[in-house]
Amino acid sequence: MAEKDPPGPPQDEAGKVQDVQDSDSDSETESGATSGETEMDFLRNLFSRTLGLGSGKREKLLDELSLEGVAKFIQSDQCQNIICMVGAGISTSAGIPDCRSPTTGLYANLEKYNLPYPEAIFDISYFKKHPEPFFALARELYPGQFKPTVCHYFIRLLKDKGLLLRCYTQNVDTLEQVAGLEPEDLVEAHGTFHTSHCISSRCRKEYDLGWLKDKFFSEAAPKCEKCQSPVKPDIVFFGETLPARFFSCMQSDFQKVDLLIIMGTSLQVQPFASLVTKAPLATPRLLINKEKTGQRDPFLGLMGMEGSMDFDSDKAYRDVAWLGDCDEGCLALADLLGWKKELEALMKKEHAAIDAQAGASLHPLSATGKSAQTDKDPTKTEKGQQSQ
Ligand code: CNA
Repeated sequence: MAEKDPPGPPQDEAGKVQDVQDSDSDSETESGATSGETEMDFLRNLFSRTLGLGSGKREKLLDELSLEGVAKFIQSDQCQNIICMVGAGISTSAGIPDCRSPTTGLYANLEKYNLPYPEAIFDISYFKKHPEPFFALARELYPGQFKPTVCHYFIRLLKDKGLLLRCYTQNVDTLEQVAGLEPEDLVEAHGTFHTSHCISSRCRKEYDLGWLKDKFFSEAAPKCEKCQSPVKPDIVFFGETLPARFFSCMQSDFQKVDLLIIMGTSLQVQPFASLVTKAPLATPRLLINKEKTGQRDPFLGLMGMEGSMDFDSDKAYRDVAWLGDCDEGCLALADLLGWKKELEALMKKEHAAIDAQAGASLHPLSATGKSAQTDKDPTKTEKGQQSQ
């Protein structure tokens, strides 16, 4: 949770950008700009290259801008490396609230903590003075044991089929690992509960999960044994830097990505949200979410550069939005790929294994093994809608 987006620019600001990237060059002018490219276009492209934003040509690789088009692409030889970008929405069906859903999200249910603003609960400067609300919320959300969702197992299936280049997650619930992704498959962009540190810059004593578990229910806010400053789990708060792995993986992964699948995220938190702009300009991007997100990147918009999602304009050529429940969207895609039965069987098998470990600690903070998840049949959820 490094930084929130500032308010977005008008929609047509983003439209302009595509024109810029559209202008393919033939010959260079004295300034380095090419024919058909204005000085301003040249500067924008230069910035784009310098900042490592999407490169290459705008080429249409999908036969159609639909889930069917994406499924066909996945089945083609052109699609070898898929990156998943996920957020809190992929875990809501496991019983973990997201942040921004209007009535069920965390931000809509924080009155009792008397915060100056909802995001304060995850803000490092607020936490330094008032760590109690964060721990109170963490205890409140503590259900014992969560089970990964259809969506998590769909990502696992991509791995099993050799198609997953990486899963970039904003979540700190570790359900990707519970679903069977290995640490090398994952970039936990917003950190993890597995370790904690004293927040004093002079101390920074590290504590393991066992220590945190002990303190979690016995103290309002765990304190450092050495200097008595608050101790914070190593999840990334607003105002903190993302793990180095985020940046190093991003550099190499986004050069090779053939397809980006973005699920369950409002794409409101930077720098994670800007990952969508890092893929080559030809790379198709599928959003599976309750509503369309990522359509405006204010920073890029102001610079006049390309990268925001474009599902609807007459220039749309690579972005597909499937609107609805993530689990339902993954099942629909799996169905088109001929993987639906396999996905259902995988989830059934894995959930049975989790149930068999009654009392085992699967959630990072779990001690009881009680399950908060309703074992709903994902095939009976409302049908989502596809949008082009
Ligand atoms: P967010 O801002 O709350 O957005 C969630 C998005 O998912 C919204 O667009 C929702 O409409 C959508 N959504 C919710 N449920 C579903 C569903 N079942 N099917 C489809 N779409 C759905 O959360 P983000 O992840 O985008 O980003 C903000 C924070 C939230 C990140 O830093 C996370 O670390 C943090 N967070 C994580 C967890 C977790 O680990 N499970 C829980 C709550 C917050």
